[in-house]
Amino acid sequence: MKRQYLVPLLALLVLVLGGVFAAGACGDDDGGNGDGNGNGVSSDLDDIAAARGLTPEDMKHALQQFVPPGEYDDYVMFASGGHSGQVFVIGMPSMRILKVIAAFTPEPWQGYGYGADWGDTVLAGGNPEGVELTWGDTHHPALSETAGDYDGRWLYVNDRANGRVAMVDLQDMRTKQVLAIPNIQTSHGGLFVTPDSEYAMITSKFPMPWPPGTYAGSDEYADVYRGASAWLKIDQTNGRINMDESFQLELPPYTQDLADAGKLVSAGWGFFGSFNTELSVGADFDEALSEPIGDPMEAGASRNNFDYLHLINWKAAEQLIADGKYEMIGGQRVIRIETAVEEGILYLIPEPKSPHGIDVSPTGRYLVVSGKLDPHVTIFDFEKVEAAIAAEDFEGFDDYGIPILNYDSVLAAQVEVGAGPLHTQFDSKGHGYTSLFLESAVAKFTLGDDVVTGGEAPFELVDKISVHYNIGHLATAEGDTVTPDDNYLVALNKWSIDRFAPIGPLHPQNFQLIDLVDGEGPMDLIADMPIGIGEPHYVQIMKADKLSALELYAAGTDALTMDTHPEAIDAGEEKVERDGNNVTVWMTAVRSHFTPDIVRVKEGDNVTLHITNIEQTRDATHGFAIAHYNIQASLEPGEVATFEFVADKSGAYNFYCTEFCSALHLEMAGWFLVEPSDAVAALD
Ligand code: K7E
Ligand code: CUA
Repeated sequence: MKRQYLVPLLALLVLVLGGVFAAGACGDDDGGNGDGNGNGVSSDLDDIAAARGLTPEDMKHALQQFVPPGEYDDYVMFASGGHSGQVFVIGMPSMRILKVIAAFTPEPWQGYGYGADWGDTVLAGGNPEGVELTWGDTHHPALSETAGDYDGRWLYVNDRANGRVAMVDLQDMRTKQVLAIPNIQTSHGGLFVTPDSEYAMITSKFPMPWPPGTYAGSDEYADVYRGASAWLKIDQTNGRINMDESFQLELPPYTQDLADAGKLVSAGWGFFGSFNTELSVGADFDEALSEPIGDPMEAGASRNNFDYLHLINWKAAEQLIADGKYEMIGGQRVIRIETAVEEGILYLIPEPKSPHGIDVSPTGRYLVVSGKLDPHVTIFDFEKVEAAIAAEDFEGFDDYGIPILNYDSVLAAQVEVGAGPLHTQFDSKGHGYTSLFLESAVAKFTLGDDVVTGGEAPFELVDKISVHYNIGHLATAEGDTVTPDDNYLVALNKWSIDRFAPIGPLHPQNFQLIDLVDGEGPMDLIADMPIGIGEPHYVQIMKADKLSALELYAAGTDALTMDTHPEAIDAGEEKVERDGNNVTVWMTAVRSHFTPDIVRVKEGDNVTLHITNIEQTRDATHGFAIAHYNIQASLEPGEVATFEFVADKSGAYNFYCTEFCSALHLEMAGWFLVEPSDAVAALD
């Protein structure tokens, strides 16, 4: 039976591979059958399939994912790295990892956080006063956009564990800014970027006592704890966040959750969900009885049938800031709840039941929310939202005075999709795709008939596919833009249970690549990709040709500013200067030596090393490490790095190049000689 399916498929493979052979890609074929005889290839493939026990389906999927050696992927995926604190760059459809971008956590391969000025400076920017943070929990990467389309310039990502944001320059895929955002202790909602990259927005996750820096017990939760929505102004010249031009909105002490930006018809608005409108703080523990008193957090926070979707008119908020209608809190301009209500820029919509995701459709009209404990996606119509706001069609006000739009007036539809819906993505044909955590599946449904193509009925479940297992987010290619693609979807599964060889109790997370068949066919699962380096939450997937990454740095570049480093030198300009116990060395690195090879200092000296990699050849990276000094840099071609440290350990320390750069790479080394201070004294 199998054979019958295999034959036409093999004919197809022969055609495909025949084309490759004809193009001369197989000049050195030594397989014994590459003699231009199509039948030879066919029987080869047949044999391979039989020997490996592959079905025709397997072979089709392998071909769909295959990117030949030396060829590039059509897409690049930027995945948050969860509690690794980093961002992963992955080619799609091959699902090959191209880079881990160091963001919140020191990373030695990139020399990030091991003494070189770029990484140390960036990481230090993310330390709240008096705290040194050495990890983060990245959740939601957001690519910069122009007119609602990814533009390949910058990437932003939030730190769930702390109220922090990292900004990555996609020219060199290095983090250029980490910022601790005042008034936000933990962050979740967002990060999103507005359609023309005016702002990156994050909201707090759990509220904190206001004013920031004060203490309040849980009995004061409702009165004193507050959340914040931070609108971080993006400098259009270099992607940096400018805190002086940023602003915030005060929020009630709900637990604000996922967020998305309005676009096209809803441009100028931002949306984020919430849970725990019950204001549960969890169960206290009775120390005498050794038992908890009251509901644990998850029960207390799940009593209400509805929580609130928050709607913020950020365009109007900008104007309020310009008009001075703010207070300075934690060094930020903050619009208080009262002002936001008075000025009509903050509204709520009831959303069922323990909500998580909010996702805005490509036209900006449909706001899709999912309650983890409700089997539906609930779809609001932004046109109805606008009408309800204009008509003051409110079903009431929350305890903080915020108007609640009439649920029935703004509802477009509910679609029953299955158990545990979390997040939704879209294609260009009027479909939404929702992850079902409890059901381990992806559900596909139709939006309104203004966007549905192909004669399907609006607001109906049309397809479902199982994934393995417990999917969190999902992403379609170009999925958060105004023009998503219809070819691929990636399921970001939390569990992988039995999918991979056993490697101990900690299993990898699992990405699964799904073919959307132009948004028309039944979804088809193509490939698994274990992620054994952290737990991704969300990804964005961009067409690879939108990247315009540098091939190398211009000679003498400071990777932080992308300008000429003030201490850049050319070959022949190396020097050492001494001033009391300050020693400054200007050093060059080139295949296969550092100049100078020997650096002599005295114990206790303040040492400054400026190292210029004078290479102008692609990929000619040198590393620089000193034994026992915890120093490691990645000096990429053209780059200059500065180290400042105290030579506090006497001895003869080897330094060496950590990148295998040339045949004499192992010889690319030298000595950092730190004369003991007693020897210094004896000499004096
Ligand atoms: Cu659903 Cu942080 Cu976006 Cu994880 S969050 S899944
Ligand atoms: Cu330079 Cu190895």
